[in-house]
Parts: sequence; structure tokens; C-alpha cells
Amino acid sequence: MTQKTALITGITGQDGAYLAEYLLKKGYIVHGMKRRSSLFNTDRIDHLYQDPHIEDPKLFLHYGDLTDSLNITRIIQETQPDEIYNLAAMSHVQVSFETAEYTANADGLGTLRILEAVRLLGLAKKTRIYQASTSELYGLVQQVPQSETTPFYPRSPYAVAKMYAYWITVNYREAYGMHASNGILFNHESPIRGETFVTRKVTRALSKIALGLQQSIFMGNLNSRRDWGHAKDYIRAMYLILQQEKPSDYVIATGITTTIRDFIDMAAKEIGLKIEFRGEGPDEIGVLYDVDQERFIEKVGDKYLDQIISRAAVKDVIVGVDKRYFRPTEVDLLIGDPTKSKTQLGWEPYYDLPALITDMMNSDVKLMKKESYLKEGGYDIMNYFE
Ligand code: NAP
Ligand code: G4F
Repeated sequence: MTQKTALITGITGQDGAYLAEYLLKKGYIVHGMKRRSSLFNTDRIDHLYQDPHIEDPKLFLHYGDLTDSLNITRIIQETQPDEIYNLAAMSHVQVSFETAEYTANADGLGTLRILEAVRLLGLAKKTRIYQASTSELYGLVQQVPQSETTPFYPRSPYAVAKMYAYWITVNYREAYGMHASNGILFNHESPIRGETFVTRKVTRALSKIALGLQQSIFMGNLNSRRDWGHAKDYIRAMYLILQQEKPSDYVIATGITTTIRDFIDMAAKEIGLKIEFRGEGPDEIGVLYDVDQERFIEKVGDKYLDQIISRAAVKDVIVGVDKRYFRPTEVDLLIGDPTKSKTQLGWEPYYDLPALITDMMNSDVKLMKKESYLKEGGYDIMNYFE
């Protein structure tokens, strides 16, 4: 079998990093597009880095940006990929309300730039394209659960931009016979999830609270519901979609939905913290009312037990609500129907929500311990003028 070449836009992101490792393990040559940044932005893929001077390297990085047609066209021309995974995006829904034009440019037109470059370069019959579509397209949901036939009703500049990207992908498939497919992926998380998405914000904060590094966390809408899976499972679906003989669009989801409040409760219990929620809306709080000491010692360590017990003794508030995190228009409920992907792709997730939470909490407790050790050693504060 000939060696395949893949181009991943967004290789420095959560999904890009997992997909790059997955494809390298399958024997692919992987090209990734990364943005120029004033700080290193390759943390998630540093373990995959190969010095270009070694013999027969398999991973190559190219500077690029989805808003730059010339650059996209050049990278595709140089790499001649068999498969393109378009994962790059301004992917934060709340931020898209503040950067609507940029989001439309990168997330909407960026997809058009890739499709058109492939067509103009004469690669329409060679290069298969995966477009990272999203359950945010369902927005104000018209059906429960949501499947490939559920009408879209986007509720943010991000979702509206992704709606354009979805349909331009379908259009290029139908107009030019391209192997271009949408994966309509529901929320997927992991220990390397961006720190401002709700799951990671919670697992990081609870880990810091457990170690005495942080007092509390402020959240937005605790009532919204998401269908959460593990990113490691979801990137496998991306690969499977491009291995199909015919292009098509697929929902990738677990079929189970959970409130943000319950996610916090489950993540806290994972390390032995018991939270009781009181009040409603912006006045809701979560108090620490008890500690499962055995669990806490196993998951966090006895060194940190006394301070957390004393906080539980006075029923200290550890979760608050700040309206700043409410969105102008919210997506209240997402729950996917993955029947098509299970039957046609043979896709099955290995992780359920408790296993995802275990993975994320284990990782963040470890990460925050590192921070705690640095603090103990006096290496945590940096002032330029002292
Ligand atoms: P992520 O962690 O935010 O990664 C996004 C990637 O896109 C990063 O590598 C980022 O680069 C890059 N990027 C952003 N703007 C760019 C631009 N203008 N040009 C080139 N690269 C740019 O997102 P993710 O969670 O891995 O998601 C991957 C894709 O799936 C995204 O398109 C997202 O919208 C979509 N999606 C995600 C989920 C989910 O639950 N994770 C669900 C459905 C769909 P930097 O590292 O430099 O920022
Ligand atoms: O974690 P989130 O920011 O993810 P959201 O908005 O669902 O978007 C993510 O999943 C999409 C797939 O459906 C992707 F397309 C997209 O790129 C991104 O990866 O928020 C989840 C929910 C929302 O309802 C939000 O209002 O959590 C609620 N929430 C409550 N408090 C919060 C917070 N979200 C964040 N980020 N921060 C909070 O403090």
C-alpha cells in the first residue's frame, strides 16, 4: 500500500494534536498548518516533533492562516495531500460574539479557500476533504435528539460561520464531484482541551481548589446541557469518514446529555469533594459540604486534606455565577443521534462521561501539583520591574 499524505489545519489545537499522532501511527506523512505566534504554540504536538534534519521525517509544519488564500494554495500545492482535515477555526462560541467578522472570515471563508484551492490545483479527484462541522449548527434545537436530517438554527456568529462552511462543503461535493464530507461533531473534551471551554475550566479549577491554590470558580449558565465525548474517540471518526468510498455527512455523538451543574458535581466527586447547589440563576452557589477523605487522599494526597476539610466544615462557597459568562443567545440542549456513524462507519466511542472526567481530573491534579511545587519553591511570581 502506498504511503498516504495528510494535511491538518489546526494541528496545534486539541483535535489536531490527537489526529496527528493517530495518523503518524498509521504510517501517514503528516503536514500541519500552524500560525505564527509571539510565543511557542506547539505544546500539544511537541512530543511528535521531528527534527527536519533526521532521515525520512514524517511530520512537517508550515506557517499559515485560514484567512490567507495564497498561503493555503501554496501549502496544498507543495504537499499534494491525499486527505485534508480542516480543523482550524476560531472555535470559542462566546468569543465569536466579540470577533464576529474575523470568525466569519476564518471559520466560514477559510473552508471555501481550501475547497477552491484543491479544485484550482486540479486535485479535486485526488484529495479528500474533512470539514470540522459542529453540533452548534442545531442551536435552538428543532428536534431531540439531533441527527443528520435535523434542520439547523445557529445561535452565534461561530455557528453561522460554520453553517456556511457546512453548505459550501456540500456544494463542492455536488458541483464538482469532490470527496468532501462534514463531521457534525458534538462537544468532545480531553486533558488537552482549551482552558476556557467549560469542562477544562472546571477540571482545572477543582484541582486548584483541592490543592489550596484557588478559592472558588465563577461560571455562566449552569442549566445548559451538552453531549460530551472524548476527543480521542472523535478523531477516529474523522479518519473513518475519509476512508469511506463515498463522501457524506455524519453526526458524531454519545447520545447522552448532562447539565453543566452535573458535570461540576461529577468532577468534584471524582476527587472526593461533595458540592451542594443552592439558589437559582445568577444567585446560584455551590457549597463544599463534605469530603470523602479516602477518595481525596487517593486522588489528591493527604498533604492537602486538612485545608479542604476545614473549608467543608464551614460549608464554604466554591462555585459562584457571574453573568459575564452568559451568552447573548444560548444553545440550551444538545444531544446527538449517532446511529448513522455507528451503522455506516462502524464507529463506537470507548469513553463514557465518567471515564472522560477521570482522565481530565487525573491530568489536571497532576498539572496543578506541578504549579504547587513551583509555588512552594518560590518560582511562581515574575515581575519585570523588580
Ligand atoms: P481548538 O483546540 O480551538 O484548535 C483550533 C485550531 O485552529 C488551533 O490549532 C488554532 O491555532 C487554529 N486556528 C485558529 N484560527 C486559525 C486561523 N485563522 N488560521 C489557521 N489556524 C487557526 O479546537 P478543537 O477543539 O481542536 O476543534 C477542532 C475543530 O473542530 C474546530 O474547527 C472546531 O470549531 C471544531 N469542533 C470542535 C468541537 C469540540 O467539541 N472540540 C466540536 C465540534 C466542532 P492556535 O493553536 O494558534 O490557536
Ligand atoms: O464548553 P463551551 O464553551 O462549549 P460550546 O459553546 O458548546 O462550544 C464547543 O462545542 C461546540 C460543539 O457543540 C464546538 F463547535 C465549539 O467549537 C466548542 O468546542 O460551553 C458549553 C456550555 C455552554 O452552554 C455555556 O454557556 O457551557 C456553558 N457554560 C457555563 N458556564 C460555560 C461556562 N461555558 C464556558 N466556556 N465557560 C463558563 O464559565
